[in-house]
Amino acid sequence: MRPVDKYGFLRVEGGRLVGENGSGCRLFGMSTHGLAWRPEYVCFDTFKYLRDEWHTNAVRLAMYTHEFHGYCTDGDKKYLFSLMKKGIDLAIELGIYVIVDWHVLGEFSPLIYADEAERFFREITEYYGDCPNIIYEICNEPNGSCGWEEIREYAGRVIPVIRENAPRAVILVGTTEWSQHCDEALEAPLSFDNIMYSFHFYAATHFENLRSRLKKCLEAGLPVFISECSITEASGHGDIDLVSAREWFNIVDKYDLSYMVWSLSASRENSSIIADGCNKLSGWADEELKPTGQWFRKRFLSEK
Ligand code: IDC
Repeated sequence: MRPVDKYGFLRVEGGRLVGENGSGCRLFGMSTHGLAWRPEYVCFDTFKYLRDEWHTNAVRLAMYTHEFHGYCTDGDKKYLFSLMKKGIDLAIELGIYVIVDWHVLGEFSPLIYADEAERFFREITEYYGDCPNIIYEICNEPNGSCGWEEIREYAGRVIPVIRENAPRAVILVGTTEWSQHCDEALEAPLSFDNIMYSFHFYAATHFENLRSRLKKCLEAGLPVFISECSITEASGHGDIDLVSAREWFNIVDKYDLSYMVWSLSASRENSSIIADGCNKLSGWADEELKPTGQWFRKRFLSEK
């Protein structure tokens, strides 16, 4: 059965993501690299392959707001918006979940482009408001001097805009320091229903102190969604750390967390899952995958 046929409209209940009938639902799959950087993977064959051969049930579409022809800087808005729509339409056609990721990064604070964010989410929800496939991620990784109060202010502006047309949609909210401070959300949660807080990890950079921070929040019942992770360093480069990866995924398993993997691309970066120079958009043989790709492929196939 296709994932969306199985789980229907998702919601957050008792700190967990559940399907329409109340049973637990765990999403996992690949995140695109920035849509402007790697548009070729927004493609029917790729998404279908990831669903059928890697058994993933979700895809994340990363719309960079600032860097590299960002949506709010020098990007071609019309083109980028149409790429996002294409990705969503493919997900709908294939019956998988799709995370619409407003990829805040280089601008540090989501407030910088909050007006654009409101316009973007209004427009997307005008098209897809009643669609069960979509999860909205309103700020990838606030960082730098951006504090939780700024994120709260931003969420207070953008979430009501999304809810106008998509009242049932689950919404993910990033936290400070590259979405590593879910503890601040635990101390001062947002007052909206049906939201989860994003937490990101890169196993070769993040270790026990971050794991215990996350565990503390999960034990306290905070709804957390791993909307980005890898087993490399946070720079996207570096060797993979399998020992730390195992520790991280023990937590993912113990608490039944959803997780999305960075990134669906071929480049010299080790976090790219496809070997540099491989142009195939699906059907990758093991040697056409980077060690990260091989590891996550195995991991996806071991999911129940
Ligand atoms: C990286 C890309 C890299 C790009 C850079 C732009 O892999 O090609 O040049 O962004 O700043 C994140 C971010 C994600 C990063 C990724 C790896 O969400 O955008 O991608 N990362 O550095 N958080 C932690 C790691």
